[in-house]
Amino acid sequence: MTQETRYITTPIYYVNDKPHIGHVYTTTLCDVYARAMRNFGHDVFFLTGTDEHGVKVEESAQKRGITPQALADENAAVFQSIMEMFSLTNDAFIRTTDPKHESQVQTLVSGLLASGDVYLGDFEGWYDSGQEEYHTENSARELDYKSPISGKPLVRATEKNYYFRLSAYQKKLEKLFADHPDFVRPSSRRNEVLGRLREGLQDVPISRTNFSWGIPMPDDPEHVIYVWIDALFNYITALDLGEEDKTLGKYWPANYHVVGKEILWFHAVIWPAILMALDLPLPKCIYAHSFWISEGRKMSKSLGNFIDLKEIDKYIDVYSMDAWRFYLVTQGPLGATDADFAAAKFHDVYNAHLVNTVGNCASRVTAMIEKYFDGAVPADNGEIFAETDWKSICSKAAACSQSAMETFSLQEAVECAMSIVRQVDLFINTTAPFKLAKDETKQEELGAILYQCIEALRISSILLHPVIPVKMDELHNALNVEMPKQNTSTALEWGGMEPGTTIQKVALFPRVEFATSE
Ligand code: ME8
Repeated sequence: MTQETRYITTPIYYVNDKPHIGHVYTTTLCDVYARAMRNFGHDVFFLTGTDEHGVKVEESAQKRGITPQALADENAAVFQSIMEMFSLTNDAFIRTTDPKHESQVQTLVSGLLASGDVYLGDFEGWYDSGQEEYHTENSARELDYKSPISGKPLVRATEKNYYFRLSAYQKKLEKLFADHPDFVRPSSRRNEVLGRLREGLQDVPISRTNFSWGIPMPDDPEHVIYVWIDALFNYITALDLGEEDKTLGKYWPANYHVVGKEILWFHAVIWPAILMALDLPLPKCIYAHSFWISEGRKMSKSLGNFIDLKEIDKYIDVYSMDAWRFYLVTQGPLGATDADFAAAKFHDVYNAHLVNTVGNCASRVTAMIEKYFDGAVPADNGEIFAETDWKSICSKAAACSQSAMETFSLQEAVECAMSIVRQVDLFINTTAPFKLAKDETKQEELGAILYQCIEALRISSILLHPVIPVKMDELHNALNVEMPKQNTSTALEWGGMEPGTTIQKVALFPRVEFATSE
């Protein structure tokens, strides 16, 4: 059987800002999916990177008296370092100043010029200089002629530009949305895009002449390719689709382009139209999550309340990396509403789910096996007077977790795995092994109970591994089992824990003092 591929991407991040919780969040979501897909035996390509051209980078570099390339190198290195810092398992890191990316963008744009999808024309519109984005009359009016991001007035601008013939793709895009209701998720975001699409599409300028830090238009170096077009191409240049050798092309089309809600239009409308023009298959889903806010307030430069790497470090120091990942994935703005990052909530979630559920269950089960069976996993041959069909509970939870991962319903995937842990706890309370331990005639029953517990715990730990990999590795060490390297399906079957295996007691998530951001 040929192995299925999975391709997932984050947006590529601007190098004129420092990384913060938002960047870490999107990349962590993709990481969880990538890890889970690898576990399920798929051939995965997980891409992230940096967006390095454009007037903002040029200006920031000027202010610091360095070249735009030096600024890009410096900040790309910071973004690259977060991959290791947060145990993120990206397969590649693309930079739009990579010569390989630049030359492919030129090849791809030449193709669009040749097909007539890109042409030279006059442009008049409302320009948001901060965002480097043009608005039509309609959308500018709706925005009250102000930038939706900076609040600064939009300016009327005219210039000779290369255009992409977006208007020619109106019908095809409408058909795409009608035929593939899951093309944009969540559905509320899809409705927003559809609403705007129905207003009608106009051609979009894809070149600029007011700055030089970018990829020159093929055969017309006065024009620089608009940073957004340059950036969108990263998803295919990273796979060498603009090169002769297209070995990595096997990963295209992407299963998920995961983005924040503010950049959905580019991904859900402009990008598919460009791909249609290039005759390339379309991504399967654009997943647009909402935003983190901080302690009830929007994060902004003026408030200075960005949860930056320094702030994140404090949480990792006190609670652990896995606790950070768990909070982001389970409490984050994956759906249609923004999520509040609050220190008190972080603490409560840590206690409720990690200390009192995963940690407590693992330490109870391992401690009892150590105490009553000298640390050797007992055999599963006693009769238990409790109606719990563990084999079916675990296989259902594994199937649920797996299909939720496939559909990028990450919170549901975690919940399915956690449900096993919760049932183990309940099972311990109803069967009361600590009482049976006092009766020598009940040794076999006691052993059987603890076998069910440790086996169910082992299965849940494989499902939780993509979210809390460090702690689950620690648990696997203590249980003397290995995380399967490829394809977990056999490992997820009931009965994998060998009786007689020597295990050790574990304390995975210690209780900690409440950390405030002071
Ligand atoms: O837009 N909450 O780059 P960027 C959650 N270079 N996620 C957030 C967030 C928040 N408060 N703030 C940012 C760009 N993000 C372009 C993209 S792609 C071809 C080009 C995340 O550095 C979210 O994923 O501004 C958002 O889309 C991305 O960071 C924007 O990063």
